[in-house]
Amino acid sequence: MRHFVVVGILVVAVAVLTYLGLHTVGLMPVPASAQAGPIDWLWDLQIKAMTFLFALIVVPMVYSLFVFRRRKGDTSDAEHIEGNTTLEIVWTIIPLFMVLGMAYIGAENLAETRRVDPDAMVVRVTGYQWGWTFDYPDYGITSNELYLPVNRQALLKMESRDVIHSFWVPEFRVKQDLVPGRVTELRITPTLIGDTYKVRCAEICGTSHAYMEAPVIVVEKVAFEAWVAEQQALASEAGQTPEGRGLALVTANGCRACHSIDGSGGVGPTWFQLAGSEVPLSGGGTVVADDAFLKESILQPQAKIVAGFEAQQMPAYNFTDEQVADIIAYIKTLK
Ligand code: HEC
Ligand SMILES: [Cu+2]
Repeated sequence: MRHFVVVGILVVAVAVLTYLGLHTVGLMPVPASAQAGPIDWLWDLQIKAMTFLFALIVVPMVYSLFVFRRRKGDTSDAEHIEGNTTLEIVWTIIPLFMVLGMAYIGAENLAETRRVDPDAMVVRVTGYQWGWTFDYPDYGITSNELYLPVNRQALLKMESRDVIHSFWVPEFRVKQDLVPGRVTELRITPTLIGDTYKVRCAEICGTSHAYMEAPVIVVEKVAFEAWVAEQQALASEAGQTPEGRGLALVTANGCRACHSIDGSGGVGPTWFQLAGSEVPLSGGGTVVADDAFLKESILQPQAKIVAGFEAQQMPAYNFTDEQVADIIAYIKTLK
């Protein structure tokens, strides 16, 4: 009996200490969405269950190792035990109901994270190797940053242009795959204003998978409306000039995921001061980045490979001559 009391106290103590230890590590980033509530609650419940089970198994084991170890000179055999039917039944029934209970709680929780708000704002998300584009059909704008007003549910309708990707903002907790040929949905209600969040792809999708990120910015309703108005003004202005239309094409096709416009590095060469410059080619020699070379680089990227970028494959694009001319006009403004 004394052993049971000591082990019982030790189990509780180890469980509580393990739980507190895990708690202070801070395994989760800040919760920033309404959907994070039920998920963090469930996470906490599971951590509690896990620390208790951990203590329940490890404490009696270690305790027995020390307290019931063989004494010096003791050569007798241990007591022979045939089995215990009552114990077998008990330790089948109890875990069975625990697992069923967990399944029920999990289903309730999943339903909670998918609760529909009829007022939700639709954002069309396109994922591709290796970037993200966000379309706002209600406002007629396209962006490479996910702007969201705080405390309003966003219904993300997601499509992939190539392989399977997965939309994941750790602070929002929920995660959903993008599957080619299908539209998948995810509902997010941001609750915390901030501009340090990032969408990241959570499904390995090729060489530059690790760079498949896009900024997520959660703002006050007024600031969101100002951003929309600004984007709409830019878009309508842009439609008038070739470089404006080129920028829109670049945004819609996610070129900036691989090409910087300020001289910084990336998966592909920077576009800063590219037009008219001398480009070193893989295998020796150079070429002047005139209109013909830029056009070829966009339509048949593998025709001439820029030195140092042999390992990276740029996808081929199917643009009309006017579209290519618009993109080149945009690239020429980057000097
Ligand atoms: C997945 C990454 C990726 C994407 C997306 C991408 N590119 Fe590229 N791009 C590259 C790489 C890598 C190179 C260098 C290798 C080569 O020449 O094919 C390159 C080269 C180029 C070049 C020649 C650059 C130079 O310095 O000579 C141009 C022009 C270009 N890309 C335009 C575009 C346009 C326009 C888009 C969007 C419609 C785009 N790229 C999308 C990766 C990408
Ligand atoms: Cu991906």
